[in-house]
Amino acid sequence: MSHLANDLDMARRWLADAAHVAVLTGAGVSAESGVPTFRDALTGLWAHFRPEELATEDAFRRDPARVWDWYQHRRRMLRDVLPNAGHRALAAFQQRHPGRLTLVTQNVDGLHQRAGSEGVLCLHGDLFADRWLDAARACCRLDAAAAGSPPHCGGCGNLVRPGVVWFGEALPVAALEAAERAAHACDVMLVAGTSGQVYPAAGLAHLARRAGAQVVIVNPGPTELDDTAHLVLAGTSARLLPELLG
Ligand code: BV8
Repeated sequence: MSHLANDLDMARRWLADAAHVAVLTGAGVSAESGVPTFRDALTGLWAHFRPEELATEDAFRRDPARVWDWYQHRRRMLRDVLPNAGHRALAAFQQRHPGRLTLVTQNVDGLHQRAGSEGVLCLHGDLFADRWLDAARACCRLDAAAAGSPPHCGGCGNLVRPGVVWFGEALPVAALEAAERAAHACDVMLVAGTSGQVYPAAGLAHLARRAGAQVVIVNPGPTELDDTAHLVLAGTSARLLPELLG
């Protein structure tokens, strides 16, 4: 039996015995749906930027059109993709075992929700949710924003921005606190498709390990969290998540 098969068996047993499972996902779980990972999303006009350079309020204020167009480009890419077997395995496990799995994601693509997952804790917001850059005034109505890149308030010029969490911005408090509770309480934390470079999201794996959980990584490549894991399963999420959770 191969090393991976042995480890898969072990992880399956841990998951079967776990009263509570927490799952942390990143861009890699959407890769097999045709969504470029965060670092790979920098193609074409944006190829020579580091994500941290585009996904910040400063970058948006410096050049709203460039940053807005990058988000429009990512929204367009997402229109023709579907959740993959990895997304579906997580949703199916939640349906079969209500209340046993808490799904925490760094992804803003909505594919977990489209696969049928409920109560997804979205740490970094939603790519399709618009909001105002500055505090809204009486004249600011999203449904009546003046067209443009980005759209803006015809009354005061306030800019529309994507409802994602940019670098340097706080995460949604309720989602982060619920994710920390889940990491603290879980028997197994599954970390799938993330490089583990972005905080505080990556910190959830450390928190789970410190709280006594088994930490299992699913990723075809090395990650910053490999040392925190009890098991590193080298493979893709669309292949391994159904095998682990099926
Ligand atoms: C904050 C939304 C403070 C926007 C995103 C501690 C230490 C060091 C730095 C920090 C720290 N604490 C805070 C920081 C700063 C910063 C940070 O972490 N910087 C990093 C880069 C060093 N964090 C922040 O700024 C956070 N905010 O700290 O605020 C604060 C507090 C109070 C009040 C005010 C302020 C905010 C971070 C959130 C930023 N927003 N996204 C958008 O989408 O445009 S982050 C974004 O990048 C994603 O959401 C995701 O989180 C991250 C990308 O990482 P991954 O998802 O892992 O993707 P990546 O491409 O890196 O890797 C893909 C992986 O998949 C690879 O491992 C690959 O091998 C694997 N893979 C590929 N194919 C497959 C696969 N896996 C499985 N199957 C496959 N088929």
